[in-house]
Amino acid sequence: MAQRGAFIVFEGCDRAGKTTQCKKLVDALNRKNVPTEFMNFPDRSTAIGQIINDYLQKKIHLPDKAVHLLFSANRWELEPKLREKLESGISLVVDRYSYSGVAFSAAKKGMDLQWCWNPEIGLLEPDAVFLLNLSEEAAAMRGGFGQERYENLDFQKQVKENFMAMKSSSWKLIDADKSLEDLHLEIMELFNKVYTTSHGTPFKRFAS
Ligand code: FDM
Repeated sequence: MAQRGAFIVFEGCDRAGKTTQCKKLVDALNRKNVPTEFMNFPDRSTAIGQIINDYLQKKIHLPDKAVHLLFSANRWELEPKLREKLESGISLVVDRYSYSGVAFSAAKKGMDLQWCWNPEIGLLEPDAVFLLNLSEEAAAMRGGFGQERYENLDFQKQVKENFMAMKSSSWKLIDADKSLEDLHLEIMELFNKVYTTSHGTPFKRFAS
């Protein structure tokens, strides 16, 4: 049986460069013959993902708790796919995961961190979380927000605080203010360390 792939999650606030860095990492690893795929959450291509997309684009309104559970269900519906890929030896670089789920929902009034975390229990736990941290000055230089829900400064500040509150020892806090290439080199180095240690170890799942 193939050794399982590594499971890496990128988290961070909007405009930190997550998607760009995820894709650069995937390309670089495939060029080095490390089979790697990109995935992102929410995955808007599924039936659940389409409802989430309509919500984010403000076409529909949903109560906070209901949409939170949809984001979580979107991860659960893709759990078998993630597991199969990892088991077949493919590494996964995933743009947002449960931590975004909790950080964004818990930034809303009346949404409790533990309540938000509960539906994530039992999902696959990544081998490492790369948290891209962008200073407010650098964020301001990168231009304005888009039109989607959550794309405003006060909300993003609260989200950042929530990420910091969830951060554990397996998280790598990465300064995203640096150039695209410097950031990529740092991420490659971090990935190599995680890849060596995660190979051959059993999957972990989120506990309470
Ligand atoms: N988001 C993302 C959530 O609110 N909950 C989640 O579980 C996930 C994965 O959706 F504002 C938010 C974060 C972001 C929005 O994400 C869409 P992208 O990466 O911009 O598509």
